[in-house]
Amino acid sequence: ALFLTEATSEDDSVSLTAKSVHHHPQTKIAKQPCRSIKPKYRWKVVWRNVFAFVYLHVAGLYGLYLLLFVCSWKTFFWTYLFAFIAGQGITAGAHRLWAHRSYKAKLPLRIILMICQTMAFQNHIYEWVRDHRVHHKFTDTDADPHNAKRGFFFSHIGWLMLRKHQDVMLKGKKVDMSDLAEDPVIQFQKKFYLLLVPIMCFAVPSLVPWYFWNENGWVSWYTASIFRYCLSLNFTWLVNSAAHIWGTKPYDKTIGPAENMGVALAAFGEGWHNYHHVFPWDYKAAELGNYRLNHTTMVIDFFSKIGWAYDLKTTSVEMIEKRAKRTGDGSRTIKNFEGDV
Ligand code: ST9
Ligand code: ZN
Ligand code: ZN
Repeated sequence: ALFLTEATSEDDSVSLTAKSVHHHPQTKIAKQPCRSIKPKYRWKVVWRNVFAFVYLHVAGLYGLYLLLFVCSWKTFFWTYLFAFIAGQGITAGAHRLWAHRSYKAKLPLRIILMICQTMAFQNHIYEWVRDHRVHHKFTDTDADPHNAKRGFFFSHIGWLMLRKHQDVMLKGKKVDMSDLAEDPVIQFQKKFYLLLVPIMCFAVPSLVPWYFWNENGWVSWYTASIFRYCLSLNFTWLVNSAAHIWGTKPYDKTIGPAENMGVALAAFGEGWHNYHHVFPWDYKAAELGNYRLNHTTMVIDFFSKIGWAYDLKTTSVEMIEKRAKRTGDGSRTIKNFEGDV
């Protein structure tokens, strides 16, 4: 099937214009009703992923039922704790440490974060970081793996069910990954990822409640493994979908990413996305380090106190003020930005 869509491609060389289509009536494209200017590349649905995500969400709903009405309070608490720890592997680890280098971490912390990131099963760190750096460099274009211009569904989960747009591969080559290629912790995880993921993301969270407090193994699997994984994925994806669609833009009103408190709460402080795209090097990923709305900052500050995290990078108030004045939408003084730490 051939699909037509809004003109999102920045690169004219990969897309025919409507005009050229009319000049070549023999092409397949001309037989389709022309809804917009540029025809899209062909969708290649990856059915394996579609089925996996359908199972994950149906089974996840069942897990939610067991979590609320059947499991013991210990399993409930364990599910939350595991989600928190795995989440830090994504936020403090893959995102703020490895993708943005917003602080430095000593070897023990890098190993801990790598293990936590494996618990989250969101691809190995090297792949996660490559996609994320490409997302920042080519935000909201066809070269962005989860281009929010293609709508909520695509930027949320759809991008994981289709082969990538060729621009992602072509332009993605320009992104420097040499720092990760040299990190033995990253290379270790990459090498053993397929072995580590089933253990860390599924076996450990299910076996702990079963072994230590005699939780029913079935209940344990659907709550601590399946539901917890499903919810964590959706909370993470909200950063790419909701926080690229809804919210204020105090720092740059010309870009898609926005400040979204709901997403910040769900994703441990990763919802201050207008700030983050304007000042991506800031370890707080937000203007102020309000711990209640930014649990990840709390975790990094803790490791900084014991000396395992260092060289924390942030942004001066003058620089933020100047930028907000020049490109912001005027909403910078709202209450969410009053820090309490
Ligand atoms: C998941 C990831 O969920 C979620 C990421 C979210 C990011 C959010 C960021 C927001 C900030 C942080 C917020 C955190 C909040 C946390 C809260 C916690 C509660 N550049 O990919 P392939 C090349 S994963 C350059 O196979 P296909 C490269 O050569 C969920 N080049 O493309 C590559 O080969 P290799 C679990 C690139 O075939 C080759 O292309 N995982 C780039 O089109 C092929 O790459 C899944 O479900 C690039 N960016 O397949 C798996 N990309 O790797 C899903 C590719 O050898 N993925 N290349 O170098 C897949 O099955 C496939 O990737 C696909 C595309 C079907 C989606
Ligand atoms: Zn980022
Ligand atoms: Zn973004």
